[in-house]
Amino acid sequence: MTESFPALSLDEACDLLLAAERPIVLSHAHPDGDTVGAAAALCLLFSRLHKKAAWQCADPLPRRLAFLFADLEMATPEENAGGTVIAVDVASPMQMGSLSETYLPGGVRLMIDHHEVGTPFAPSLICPQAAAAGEVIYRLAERLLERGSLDEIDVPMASAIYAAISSDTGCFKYSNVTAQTHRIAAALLATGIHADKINHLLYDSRTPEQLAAEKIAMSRLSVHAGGRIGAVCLTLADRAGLSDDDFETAVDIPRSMAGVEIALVVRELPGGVSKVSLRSVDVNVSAVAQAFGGGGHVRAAGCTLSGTPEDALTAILPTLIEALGKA
Ligand SMILES: [Mn+2]
Repeated sequence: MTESFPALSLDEACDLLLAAERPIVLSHAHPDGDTVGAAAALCLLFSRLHKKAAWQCADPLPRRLAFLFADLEMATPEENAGGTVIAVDVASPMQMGSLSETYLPGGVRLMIDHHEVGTPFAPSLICPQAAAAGEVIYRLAERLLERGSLDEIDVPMASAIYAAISSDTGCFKYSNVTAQTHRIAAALLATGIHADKINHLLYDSRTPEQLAAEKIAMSRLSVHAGGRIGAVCLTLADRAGLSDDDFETAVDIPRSMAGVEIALVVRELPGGVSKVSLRSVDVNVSAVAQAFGGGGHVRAAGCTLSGTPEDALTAILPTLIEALGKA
């Protein structure tokens, strides 16, 4: 039996933030710019409320995102042990990685998220219409401003929120971008942030390892369904000596090909399984991922299948081709 948790209103979530003691902010495993940017923004928000927050994640902070925490005085998770635990951009217990052993069940007080599909593990503020968890943090900050609990959304906080939204929208390119996303971005720019520098750090500063990973991904690109599906299969050997961090830009290669409607990246994991990441233009890939025991967003989803990456691709292709027919 699954336990059910209340969905909180914006004000109830604000109340929880105001009442929080020694906060610990959690990001999902394999952290991306949204989970880190939203977490940094929340930690900054706490510091403006005179609370020294800790940040925790099952995986290390990627180098290119380190700037988000640069000006922040943090507590360690040990110092804040027993304090109020808040997860950001974490849709399901599995996404907490090894931290789920520490905090689940029952140890998380609030989930702040924007995923349409997930398994709540705490009282939650989930806004599926938000392009990023960072956008939800912005709404919380805005409400705390209205309530007089926060003086301003300052440059460091605005920068972290902007980085979160930019990350989850591919620099404002994806279909999740709405007029509201741009309104929030405009308000953030008005605080005086350097959006150009943030986007340069996020998108235009690849390491030699990232370029090496892109080269491998290009050599593993295959095309299916008359060019409508692009796939990159990566074995453990392909990834030897390179980290997930290094492959972060490589995974965009199948999606960048003209005519591709569904892009997949299939990564071999230890233990004879392969992780499939799906991105689409229109097709509901969340439904496909769910059919294989996974989940996610309509246009960005994933699942894990047994076998090599080639086995996983062979297994999922017919369902993807069928989904293309329905789109
Ligand atoms: Mn997100």
